[in-house]
Amino acid sequence: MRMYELAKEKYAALGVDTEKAIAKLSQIPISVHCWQGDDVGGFEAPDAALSGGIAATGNYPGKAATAGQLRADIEKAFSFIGGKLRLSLHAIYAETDGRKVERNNLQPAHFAAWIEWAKAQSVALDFNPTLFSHPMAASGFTLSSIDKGVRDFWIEHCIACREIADYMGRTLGGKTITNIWIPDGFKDIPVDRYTPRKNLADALDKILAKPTEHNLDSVESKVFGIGAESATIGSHEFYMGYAVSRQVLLTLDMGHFHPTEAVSDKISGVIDYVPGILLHVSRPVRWDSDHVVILDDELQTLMTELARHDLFDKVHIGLDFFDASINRIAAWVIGIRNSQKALLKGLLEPTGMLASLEASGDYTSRLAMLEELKAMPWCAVWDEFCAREGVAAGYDWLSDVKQYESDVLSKR
Ligand code: RNT
Ligand code: ZN
Repeated sequence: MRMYELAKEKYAALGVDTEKAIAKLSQIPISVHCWQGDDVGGFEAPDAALSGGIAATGNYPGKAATAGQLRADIEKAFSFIGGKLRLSLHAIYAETDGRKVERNNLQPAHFAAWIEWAKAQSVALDFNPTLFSHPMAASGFTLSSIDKGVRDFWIEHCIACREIADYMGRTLGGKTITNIWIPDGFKDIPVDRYTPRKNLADALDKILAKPTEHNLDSVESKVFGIGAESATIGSHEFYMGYAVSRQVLLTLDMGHFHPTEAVSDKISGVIDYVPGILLHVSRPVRWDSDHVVILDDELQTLMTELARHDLFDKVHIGLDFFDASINRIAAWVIGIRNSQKALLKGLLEPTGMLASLEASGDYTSRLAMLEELKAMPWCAVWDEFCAREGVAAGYDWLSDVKQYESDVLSKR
């Protein structure tokens, strides 16, 4: 008998329908970040320096240097992935035909090729204003700056980005999420941490003043960044209050909290108070290092949490990691496939049974079952999902990526 049939029976004995899980998995969109492909460089200038307290370390050869190369690499990565994908762009990925266009003057036209590509790939787009890697962010402050000129420049940039996102959503059908993350913070202990936060709230209010139809706004907090160790203006408490009071989405990045805090625990705490959550699925190793997502306990707990309460309408899954030390296409494939594997495992959980053990106070059986479930044959269901989606089930994709590396990447 085929492995899948055996697995299906084993799960059915626990009341779990593997067919339903496979069908559901194929419908859950994952928003893949474009910036894994070029170490968050963008196309404003060749080899632009990354700033804002984030870092892509490594110098693996073959990174995308043009939008055409980046799109080809993304297509390659996507060819190994089943299910529904979106692509998340940053403003620095604008295509301006070699002309210098300031960030506050960006227009939908500068993303025309991306939109065209997205249409052809049946992929929806998400968007991010870029408030780093720019002379106007050199002070370490953007929307919260004491300098009104600096604030106004970034307010204009964010307004331009929202309009681009709205256009993307309108053109591609559905909604584009615009995620605002700023690097603002103090290296050393500040005297006044209140004024910058007031500035930030005021700037955000100006950015969000005009309603949009095809765009959803989200704000992303952080605990600290390199060079901003003493105070981060856009902290969790700040954005939590902001998102709840303004009814915008809250972005929860797995690398943006104290290492003993877990995003999986935060979702049920905030979900009823905001219109939605955007996840930045990442892997912090000792700090917000943005390592490639692996199938570890926290990823599993997070995805299982979404499945347990069927939160897929309100929780949007986005990825955020960038490793420059390995083949960048492989990095995408590993991270996306792991996210989907964790989702599938979550969807295969006999949650009702576990919840009734819990409700009856039988914590012994709850622990026993949770541990036994780890050895259930979910891999056979994963293979079946891949087969139905027409993508390689095992590690077969890797030789294809290696081939692409020698045919394409190594010639760049
Ligand atoms: C930075 C944030 C932010 C960025 C991307 C490039 O700490 O996580 O989301 O990683 O916008
Ligand atoms: Zn993030």
